[in-house]
Amino acid sequence: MTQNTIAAISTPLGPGGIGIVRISGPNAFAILKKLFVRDKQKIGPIGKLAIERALNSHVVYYGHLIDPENGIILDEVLAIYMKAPKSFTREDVVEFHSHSGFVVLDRILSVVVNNGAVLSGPGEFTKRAFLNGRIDLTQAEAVIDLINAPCETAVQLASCQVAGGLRDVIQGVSDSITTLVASCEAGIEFSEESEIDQESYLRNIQKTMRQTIFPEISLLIQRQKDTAIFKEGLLLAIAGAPNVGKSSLLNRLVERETAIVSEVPGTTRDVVREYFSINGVPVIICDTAGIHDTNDPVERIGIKKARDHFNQADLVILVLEATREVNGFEKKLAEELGRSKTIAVINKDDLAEDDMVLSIQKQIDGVPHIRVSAKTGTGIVDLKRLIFKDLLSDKNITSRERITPNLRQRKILEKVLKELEQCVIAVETVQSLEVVSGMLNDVLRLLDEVSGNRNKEELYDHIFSQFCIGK
Ligand SMILES: Nc1nc2c(ncn2[C@@H]2O[C@H](COP(=O)(O)OP(=O)(O)OP(=O)(O)O)[C@@H](O)[C@H]2O)c(=O)[nH]1
Ligand SMILES: [Mg+2]
Repeated sequence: MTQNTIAAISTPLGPGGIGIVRISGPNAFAILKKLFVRDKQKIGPIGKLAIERALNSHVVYYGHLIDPENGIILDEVLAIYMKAPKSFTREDVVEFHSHSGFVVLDRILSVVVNNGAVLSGPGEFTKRAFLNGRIDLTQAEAVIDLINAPCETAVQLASCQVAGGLRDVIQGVSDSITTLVASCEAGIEFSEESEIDQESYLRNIQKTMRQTIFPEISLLIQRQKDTAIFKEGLLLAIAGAPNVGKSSLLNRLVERETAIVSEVPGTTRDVVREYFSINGVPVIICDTAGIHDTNDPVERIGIKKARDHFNQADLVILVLEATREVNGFEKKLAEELGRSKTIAVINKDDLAEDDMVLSIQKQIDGVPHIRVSAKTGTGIVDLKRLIFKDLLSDKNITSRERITPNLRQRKILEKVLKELEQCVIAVETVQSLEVVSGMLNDVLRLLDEVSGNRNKEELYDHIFSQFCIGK
């Protein structure tokens, strides 16, 4: 399908044990034969002199790479030839495993390019695997997710899709809809001659859509929402009045002195963003300016930014002070944030009196809360546990639940669901098998976009451009 031969450094750049140059395309084997020698003794001053022994597919060979122009040895390598179609791209693929290091790899790549390859663009190897039918689009996209996976669960989710988990479910839904289209056609053809009237065909179609297709698609859409946290991370925002210890809490949670802490109220103005993890789940945490009534224009901008972050966050940590009653601003803020999205942290527990803490707890009745000292660290482990329980403990992912679409695929599935709903309405109102069949065919075309029908160049260019070069 593709004519040229591409090459790229497929391992991260920088010093390391091993670096890999990968080549894919019709010239791959010829390049291997020109550059690779198994027997160092046979290399003469002007390159390869002796006839080399045969190189078999899927065998690892030890030898040296030379520049055929001048016979200079580039590196000691392992070489593998994977004959088409038994390779990642379904084309002839060659890999050179050399010492890593930018100069070594760059020299090898230059010589490969001088001898019949072109430099690959981002994701071009995976794109070829897709275009040559080795993987579908759900699997190709999962390769990006696998490379970028920030935690173990994200790896499990991506691996499931790389193995074709989503592809098979989408295929199953497609097959069910195709069966419905066939039943429409049968109904149109035979209802005049047989006892079964059009209405019973329509009833059956409606039943299958309601009982099997709708729930299956709805479940996939819901799973994308539930698992997005594992791919993108949990967004936490810290809220509260000035000087309650928000920045101290951020520093304590991330175990670094990132944010400025001082006894001066209004220290934090801009949003401070940091990363850490809870039980392996990536967390992005934002410290914000203290919320209060102020005429200071800079502080007001900071407060506006803080509120924007509360809206975007998956969870807001409302910090209160254990040494004083909850003030009006804080009560209002707790109400604004809503119970489902808030954990109250009663900070400065090292200075607390139990009566005061009891009074605070009453005032924030209903909001999950915890006593903490950002200064000494007490309560921090329990706070992490509470955050995890609140957001993640019900997301214990079983193997079946690992089948999950990404955002692009979810958006298509939402459209599919809408079109199917229209189809059910048509079954009830128009009551025509021809109309329903036409609508179901439209749904099938839409579903095709999830797994990719291999002729939407623009979409694929966009998707594969998100890959790194060499993948
Ligand atoms: N005793 C005690 N002092 C604390 C604790 N947490 C913070 N502080 C002190 O409270 C003061 C304010 O702390 P910050 O973390 O800067 O408070 P903030 O909420 O970020 O303040 P702004 O950025 O001004 O809104 C500092 O003097 C901290 O040392 C704590 O748990 N116990
Ligand atoms: Mg601060």
